[in-house]
Amino acid sequence: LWELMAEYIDSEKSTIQKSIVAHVEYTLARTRFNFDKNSCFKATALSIRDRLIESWNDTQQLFTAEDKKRVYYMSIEFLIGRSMQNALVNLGLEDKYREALEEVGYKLEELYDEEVDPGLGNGGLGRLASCFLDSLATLDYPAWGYGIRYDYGIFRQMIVKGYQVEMPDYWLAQMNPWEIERSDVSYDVYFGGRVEKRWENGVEKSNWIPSETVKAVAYDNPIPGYDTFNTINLRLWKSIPTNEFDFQSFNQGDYFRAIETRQKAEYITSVLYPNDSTPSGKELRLRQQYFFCCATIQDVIRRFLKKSRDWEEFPDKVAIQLNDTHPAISIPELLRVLVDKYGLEWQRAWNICYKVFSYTNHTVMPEALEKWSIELFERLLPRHLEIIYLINFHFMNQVGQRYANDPKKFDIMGYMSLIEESRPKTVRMANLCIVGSHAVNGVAALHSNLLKTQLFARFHEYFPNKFQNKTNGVTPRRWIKCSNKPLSDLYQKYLESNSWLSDLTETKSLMRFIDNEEFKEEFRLAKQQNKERLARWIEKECGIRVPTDAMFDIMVKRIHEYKRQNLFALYMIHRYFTLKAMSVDDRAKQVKRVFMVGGKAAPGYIAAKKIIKLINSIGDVVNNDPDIGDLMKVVFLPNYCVSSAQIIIPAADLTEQISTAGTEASGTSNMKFVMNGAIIMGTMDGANVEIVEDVGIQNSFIFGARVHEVDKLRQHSGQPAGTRLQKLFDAVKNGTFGNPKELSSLIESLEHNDVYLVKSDFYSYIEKQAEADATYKNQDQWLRMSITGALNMGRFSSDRTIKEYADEIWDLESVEIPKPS
Ligand code: 26W
Repeated sequence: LWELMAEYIDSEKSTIQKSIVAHVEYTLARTRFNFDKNSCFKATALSIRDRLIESWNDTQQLFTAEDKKRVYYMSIEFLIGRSMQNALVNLGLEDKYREALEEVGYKLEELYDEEVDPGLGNGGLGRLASCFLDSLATLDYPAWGYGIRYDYGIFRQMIVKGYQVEMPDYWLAQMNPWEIERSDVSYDVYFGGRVEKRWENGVEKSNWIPSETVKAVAYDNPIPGYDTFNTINLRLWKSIPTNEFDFQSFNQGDYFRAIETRQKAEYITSVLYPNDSTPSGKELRLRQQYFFCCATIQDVIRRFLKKSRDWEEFPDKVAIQLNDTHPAISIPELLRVLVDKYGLEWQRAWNICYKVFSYTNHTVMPEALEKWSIELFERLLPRHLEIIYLINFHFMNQVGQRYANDPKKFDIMGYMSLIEESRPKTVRMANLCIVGSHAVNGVAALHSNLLKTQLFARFHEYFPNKFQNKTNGVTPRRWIKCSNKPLSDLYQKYLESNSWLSDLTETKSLMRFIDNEEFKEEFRLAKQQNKERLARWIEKECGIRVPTDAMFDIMVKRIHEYKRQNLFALYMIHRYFTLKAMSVDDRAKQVKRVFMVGGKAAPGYIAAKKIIKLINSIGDVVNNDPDIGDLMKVVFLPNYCVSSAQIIIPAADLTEQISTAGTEASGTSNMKFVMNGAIIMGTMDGANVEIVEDVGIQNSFIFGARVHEVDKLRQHSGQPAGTRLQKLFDAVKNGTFGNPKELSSLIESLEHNDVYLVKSDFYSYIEKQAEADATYKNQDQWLRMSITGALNMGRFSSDRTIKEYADEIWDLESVEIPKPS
């Protein structure tokens, strides 16, 4: 049997090699004389893609044959990250490819580093969409992702003299070996113009006569599931000019105008907006949104109509999930197509429509809620504005009836209206989503409750059954298996299988080893290896040497005042001053710490950029102070992205999850960190609440105001800082860390209007930090807390989240390609 097996593996190995060599020769047109690492990466990627295409085709054929309901996950962002390792892990081929490549003279791990990291998203929302696709494929759900193929992803962040500098991310400069261009799958998308009315059998009919056309071309990205043959599709749209439209201008000799129109068309999908949580309000952004909604709805309808049928069946075959309000125009777009193109009567179209859509909210920050000015809407999408008015007309009638006898009737209507009577008048996209969907969900229990009781309270009163919770999750394939080999090997060894990757709750059974010294030592060693890998990365990227016997205390996420990187920075200053004030003997007894912060600031977000500068300035002082040496280091990790996250997260001892209670909808890095053995230093916010439920509050460091206390505390946001904190404020204001001219405004805003309660949470924060030090000194206790956390994270696999969406929102059944027996 062994011989047979060996022969089989070997044949598999030579098949891999043959396919790589064929791609080198015929696809890349290279020979062994110019076969370098990058061409080896490309050829390897293409050979993997061949396999993906096979299973992708089989999957799509099966979905079509079975004709079960499909879910379409619409998201303006997908933070895919690198694909090679993920594909190999999911196909179960990582070891075979490693062996095959070794003989060709390349190390697989080095090839991984050749891949660009497609950053087609800003942060949590985009990465969540990608984790969801991984789980949808793994659980064999008939699902599609739809989004935009931006030419430029999220900017590359450079740190120059402590400041963030944004560089363009033209990720397509090299060929993208994963995507499949579908020039045959394209749709026209229209903008502008006017609406014509006519009467037909006593019914008013509308016809949109647009003034601009662009084409949407499909680019397909295969998404393989883990331990299944199913491979689903992420379809990203690129905009290109149409030929017919400017034919006229060409004919009239207006050559330059014609070219200009064409460039304008290409412009739509050229760049991802780097704003996280504040709407840009720009025309191009609305164009992007409509562009991808319009193409997607056409694609979905075409697939539905392949089998001729009744429109009433549409909601039995199609579920569309709106990832935040960015794809909200899909709602009036579907209505427009049903009514104007297919001639359905309004009420009939409406009944179909709201059953199809469901909406996920990702933030309670009021300034993040999208609103589009009526003026812009009318200019770009005149027919859609009419439809929104019509939805609102019917809805306001119902609300008016329901509250007919309520003295606050008009207030309530004003609050629930899809139109805000402000200057300028706007369309409220969240209200459109709530009214046009059959389900609305938040992304963690606390957040979903806030939606019901605060942000959307009136809607919850009106539609009590619409509101749900779907606590976020992350995929253990990328976030444990791909990013933490030592821990994965440990799980494989003690669980004697890899089935924990399909059911993360299985790791809990390893709690039986919590007193087993060998197991604990191996777990500790795994963490140590990850810390050393990160230290090497930091030395290479930042030129700073960090001690790996120190506690690694890490905060990586978008820079935002509500997330409170400033609170973390103040703690660093506090710790530095405390160390400075100590005798040499006392210093020697302190826990060593390396503080690390990573994350991008939106280019226009001045306060966030100042926080980056402050942290770098603290680093300049602390890292060069001979009194401090290895006792404390402060490192800003540049260009935080999915691929660096995979190195950073597994190395953390402590993870900072310190947003003001009630501000972070869920957080997902908190899950990744704890799965990888970091302990939470955090507030009772977002999914922290549920993580602490499962891993135990005694295994976390929880501090700060609880959500029910926040409103009251905010009323005293001008209160004095207290002596110890004031000293830190003064240090920044007098220039101990960086130029006070630029940085003191950060402090002044905390002194006068401390919206995010930095002052009132500061003292309980430093107390918890002291507790973390004390615990760290007891390495056995720390290790137990870390292990207990990692083993109890089963609930936070995105597989659990997706099953809940499928059962409770989409009413979706899986469709699995049978495995060969
Ligand atoms: C229109 C501007 C804009 C852009 C992005 C507004 C809002 C957003 C998102 C809502 C920002 C975002 O990424 N939210 C994050 O979503 C994650 C996934 O659910 C959560 O874990 C984070 O807590 C939430 O901040």
